[in-house]
Amino acid sequence: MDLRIWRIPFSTNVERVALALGHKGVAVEWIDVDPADRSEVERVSGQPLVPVLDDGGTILFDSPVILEHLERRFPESPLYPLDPARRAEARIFVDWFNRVWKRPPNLIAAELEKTEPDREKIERLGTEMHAALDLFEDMLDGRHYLLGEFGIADVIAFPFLKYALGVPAGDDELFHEVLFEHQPLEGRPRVEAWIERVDGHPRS
Ligand SMILES: N[C@@H](CCC(=O)N[C@@H](CS)C(=O)NCC(=O)O)C(=O)O
Repeated sequence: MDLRIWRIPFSTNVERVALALGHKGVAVEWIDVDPADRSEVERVSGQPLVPVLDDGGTILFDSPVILEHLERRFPESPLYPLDPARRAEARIFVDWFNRVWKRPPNLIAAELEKTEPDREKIERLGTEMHAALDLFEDMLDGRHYLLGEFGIADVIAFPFLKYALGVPAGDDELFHEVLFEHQPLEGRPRVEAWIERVDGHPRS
């Protein structure tokens, strides 16, 4: 096996891949890079963001792309449903999470970087995050994982939703503070239990 992945500490998108590989029982060589120096990541992949996967010379970046590749490469212990209709639903969830759910927290973080943040805008975006958290609460009604069995939806969402429980010592990423501030767990016991449950899953 010749798998290498470049990573930085506290990376949500890296944790997605670590959870996927842990589920499949696949070992990987992790290469730690200094978050302030992306020269090696850029040299290898032509762009600065992690995770970057080197699978025997095939270089891939962007966590959803890496996850689809790993699913094809290691089909045992699948993360995507085998049934085509349910697999399509899972892909729609992944796309919604990355393109729709992520927007409000990203916009809040961008607003907070400004000298005079627009508090009303932040409030409005925060309300959207609360509404999304209610959707997750409903998705977990009568089941232990977002789409029933542990799979791609949990791997995609957990590294972001887990910040509802708190930001670990040493993690000073503004985006993660936003995820903590705007995802209150009061009245959302199923999401809280799900975070604990997924946190118990192995990472490679
Ligand atoms: N769409 C990419 C996003 C990757 C990404 O934003 N990576 C973050 C870590 S979670 C990063 O490298 N950030 C460094 C920076 O923005 O300088 C993915 O899903 O992998």
